[in-house]
Amino acid sequence: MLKIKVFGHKAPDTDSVVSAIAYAWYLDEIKKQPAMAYVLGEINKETSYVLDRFGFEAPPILDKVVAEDKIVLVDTNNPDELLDTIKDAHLLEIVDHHKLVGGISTAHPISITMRPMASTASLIYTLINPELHNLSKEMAGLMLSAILSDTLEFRSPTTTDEDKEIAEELARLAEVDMSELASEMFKMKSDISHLDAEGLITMDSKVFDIHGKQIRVSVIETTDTTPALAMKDDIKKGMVSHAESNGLADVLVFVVDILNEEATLIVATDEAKSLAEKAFNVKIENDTVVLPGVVSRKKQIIPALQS
Ligand SMILES: [Mn+2]
Repeated sequence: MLKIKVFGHKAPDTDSVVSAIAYAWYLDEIKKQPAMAYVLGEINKETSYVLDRFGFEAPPILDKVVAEDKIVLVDTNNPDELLDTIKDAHLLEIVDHHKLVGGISTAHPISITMRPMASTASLIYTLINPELHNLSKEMAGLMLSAILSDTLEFRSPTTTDEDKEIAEELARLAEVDMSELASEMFKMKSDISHLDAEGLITMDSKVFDIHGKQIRVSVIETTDTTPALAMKDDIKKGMVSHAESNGLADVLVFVVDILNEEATLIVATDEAKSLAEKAFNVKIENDTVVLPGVVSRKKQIIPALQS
């Protein structure tokens, strides 16, 4: 029997990978519906670290789906963040915490669970009902990692009281010190020494429709902005060439300082500059501007750019 394929968005982050693993486990072990987790691209250093720490294998990379495939989407409902062949497959379910973007249609009724929580892992926790299902220490640790990653250890304004309560419960089950885990994760996330400008631009990145233009909005979350900002000139060149070769109107890069809770925006074109000046109500002298308090693409950056 063909297993259900569970996966999240392209440029997978910790929440999308962990959510695929956790939900595939739930379908497979608890609901007795054979399922397996996949990813749509290389996993990042933070995600490798938490998989390793809690004893999980990286899910295999999926590069296409076919008509026979039964699929479940986690941590996205956006066809632009999925495979081109996605409409060919038999979609069973969506579990997500992003805004509803539309564009996916199905031939059959499907289950959709979407809530404004800070991570898909938090939402999956509420669906799994862990009291009944004896979540393993390892799975609890993994799911906790996803919440810490998406909330930047509760600094992001997306964080709800429920996310915090769930994280505390998972930390108890996993017997893990949350702040120790978060600081190890952020250390891994902040290591960009293996990445060139294109790697930095696409590491944590999504394309949005902003006033009718397709614009890539990239974030580099770090506890030390120095290495990324030292590469600013290379990054700017990379932003222009990435936009050109991918048919995009522009690329914006936000270097997010997790600990000081601010973002440094890098702009490479006059259009990006005037878009950002209006969106954030700032004057950009040269090619960067510091935006105090800005850490969340979902809740702060995109709404400002689209307003
Ligand atoms: Mn997420």
